[in-house]
Amino acid sequence: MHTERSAALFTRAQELIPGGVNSPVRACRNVHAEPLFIASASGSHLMTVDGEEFIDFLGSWGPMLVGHSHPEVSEAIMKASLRGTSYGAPCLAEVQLAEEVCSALPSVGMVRMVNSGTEATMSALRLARGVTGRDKMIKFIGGYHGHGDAFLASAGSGVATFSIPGTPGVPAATVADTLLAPYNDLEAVKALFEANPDQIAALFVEPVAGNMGLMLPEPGFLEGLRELCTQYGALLVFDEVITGFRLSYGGAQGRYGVMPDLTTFGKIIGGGLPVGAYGGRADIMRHIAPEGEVYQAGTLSGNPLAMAAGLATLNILKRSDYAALERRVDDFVDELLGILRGKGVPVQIPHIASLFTIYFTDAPLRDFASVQTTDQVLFESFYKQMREQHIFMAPSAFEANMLSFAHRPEDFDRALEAARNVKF
Ligand code: KE4
Repeated sequence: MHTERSAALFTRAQELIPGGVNSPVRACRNVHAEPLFIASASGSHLMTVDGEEFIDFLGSWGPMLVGHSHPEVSEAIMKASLRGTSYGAPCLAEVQLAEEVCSALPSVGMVRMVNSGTEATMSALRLARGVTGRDKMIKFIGGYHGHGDAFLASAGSGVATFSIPGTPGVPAATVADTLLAPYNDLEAVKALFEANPDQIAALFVEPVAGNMGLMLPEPGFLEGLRELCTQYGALLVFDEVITGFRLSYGGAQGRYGVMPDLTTFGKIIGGGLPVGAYGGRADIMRHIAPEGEVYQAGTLSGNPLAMAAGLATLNILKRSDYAALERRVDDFVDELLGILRGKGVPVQIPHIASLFTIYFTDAPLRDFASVQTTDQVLFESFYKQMREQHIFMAPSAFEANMLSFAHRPEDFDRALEAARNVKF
């Protein structure tokens, strides 16, 4: 495999861009590899700058559910670009995408567009705090909601649920109001509510977690969160940046039938262009400026090209067969599991819809602590051998692989053949 041009570009990039990348996980440091520079992408395939073609099992970390360079999406962007790229004033496409999001998710009565998932969650937290007059927030250990300061909290030492900054640059005071609980642990959440009466503005949860690796909610977990938030007067916020329009056209909430007060979106609703959004009950959303007093703004929010890409993507998804894609992925994962177990390694592959993560462990998987038991040496070896065979997977044991409607049976067959060749 040729990687000379990638390597040269990476050397150049590292002189100009921290780590040579514009987002850390792309640097492939978790697997001690160098990133591949992509020249183009189409359908389920990527082409590197060295002319090497890969089957894409990452889908740009989520946006590309309809596949790369979908003709309807490309045409929509091109046409929009001929009408200008940004107006700084409202346009039709913003209304159309808002209508589409609100009609797809019954819990969303109003929605505000922003430019990333991070902006969406930051804004939703400010809104929840503004509406409730409370400062504290609950999130789950291993949950990722973008890089907003309040969310970059790590568990304090011992069993204490106080938070410490997860990164330099975040003041301790900023995360003092961030409370942490293990995923799937309703008792821990209840204890936080009991210990902080009338102080918790919101609980943020990835209804299916994708950032500790894929982690499914145990039966009753989401329903329990709904009840606790209602009981204690906190807003339930579903972070559906990954799951929105992926788990079903109605997102995770549509699949599990649990209605949050607020939902955050990203990735798919921009069709690959920078879009995030937050929405929910109209009585809550009306507190956002200029209608209400909670400030939030953005020069490129509702950008006409991004709206066009998002609209085209959702129009494709509306007519797509989610059940058929899920069956294909289920069959693929079942066969992959058999292949890897046949090599005598401990392995589990939780999966749902078009998402899956490969964990090299036999430990019961239910939270961030349990995924830490995955054997990272095995993962790195697997990742590198699959990449050598042109299968482009998530470069971390704690991320999810994300498939698309563009994946063909031959893509799955090639990936299975590559897995058969893997040697541990
Ligand atoms: P962005 O700011 O990256 O658009 O969205 C932040 C975000 C919020 N909520 C959830 C559930 C997310 O998964 C994300 C971003 N996901 C990561 C992948 N684990 C994006 C990849 C990256 O950081 O480069």
